[in-house]
Amino acid sequence: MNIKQLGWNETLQESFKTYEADGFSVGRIALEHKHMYRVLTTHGEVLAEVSGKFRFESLSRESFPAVGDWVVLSLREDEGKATIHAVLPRYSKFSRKVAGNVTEEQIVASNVNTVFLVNALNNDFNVRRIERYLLMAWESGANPVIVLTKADLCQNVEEKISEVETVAFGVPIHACSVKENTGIDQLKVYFDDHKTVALLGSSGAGKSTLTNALLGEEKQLVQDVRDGDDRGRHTTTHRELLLLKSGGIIIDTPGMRELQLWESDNALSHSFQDIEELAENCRFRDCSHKSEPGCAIQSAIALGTLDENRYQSYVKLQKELAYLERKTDKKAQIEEKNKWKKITKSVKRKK
Ligand SMILES: Nc1nc2c(ncn2[C@@H]2O[C@H](COP(=O)(O)OP(=O)(O)OP(=O)(O)O)[C@@H](O)[C@H]2O)c(=O)[nH]1
Ligand SMILES: [Mg+2]
Ligand SMILES: [Zn+2]
Repeated sequence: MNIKQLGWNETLQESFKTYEADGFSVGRIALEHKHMYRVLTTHGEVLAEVSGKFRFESLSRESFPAVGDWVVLSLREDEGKATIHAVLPRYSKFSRKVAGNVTEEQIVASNVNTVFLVNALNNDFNVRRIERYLLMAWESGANPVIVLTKADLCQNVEEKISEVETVAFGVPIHACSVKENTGIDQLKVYFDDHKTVALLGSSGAGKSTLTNALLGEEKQLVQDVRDGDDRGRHTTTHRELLLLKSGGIIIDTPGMRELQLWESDNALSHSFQDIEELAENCRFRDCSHKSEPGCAIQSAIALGTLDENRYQSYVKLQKELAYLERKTDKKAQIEEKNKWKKITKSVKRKK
């Protein structure tokens, strides 16, 4: 196996240089078990754990390896095991807020070139959801591509595509059906040159089915969606990085239960460019777009050039982000405190 086939590039080589000089190996995280990682190397697959030093120095979940990460290893080839000493800088990462009440970043996939935002063209089709996923994608550093699956179940594919276009400026949109084997080939270009593609979307959208179609084998388990609402059954439980025989890397992920945003102010204006531009035309600079005279947003809604629902989701997202920011600030303060506690402890220990 050639390292390029795992997605290696010059930037990574540059950051690995000093480690390499020290005799370390490098590998890419394919799967995360509890405190154990399956890592792909040019010598094959190994099971790895982070070193004690790494664990001690890692202050947040975000600094631990995630699927897609490149890690610095000391290999014990005969045992098929390795120890992880460092994570090479990520050139992209798709993260979300950890489900639940803790404000912590969870990396869904890293070092991804393109992210397929997978949505089914059945009763689960939801433009607002695509909007939210796009927002996360802009922030990730990976290029978003919208993949509309199950085209065979949809009578008006063109109509749906136009609907998606209204929320996805300049983002490629592809419709496909694994069942009828249509539209799959167009997706293969994104894997050219050993690029990494991550699949994201709600449960039942058909991510694993598409993964299998691209892999050319039934590697991932798939399950029927529920009758009625077409929601999935959370079949895939682990993020997993897999290699395509024809070259390229795919990361299949579990459908997200709770789609919460992670700081994305920039992404917000990128995704809602139309609204931000409109707002510049409001008569008052601090217009709240509620009942002020000369409000460009309200008049666009009245004219039907701006969809009321789209504006509402913009407002909702802004609130969510503001809330998250307040929570993160608090957490940052606590973390800073803990960091100093740890450092003083380790200084004491050395004495
Ligand atoms: N008709 C039709 N059904 C499809 C197509 N693609 C996937 N499905 C079906 O959709 C259901 C869910 O597919 P999965 O691939 O398991 O969905 P998933 O996105 O991986 O779901 P999670 O792992 O739960 O996140 C399965 O019954 C698939 O057979 C398609 O192109 N056409
Ligand atoms: Mg799946
Ligand atoms: Zn206004």
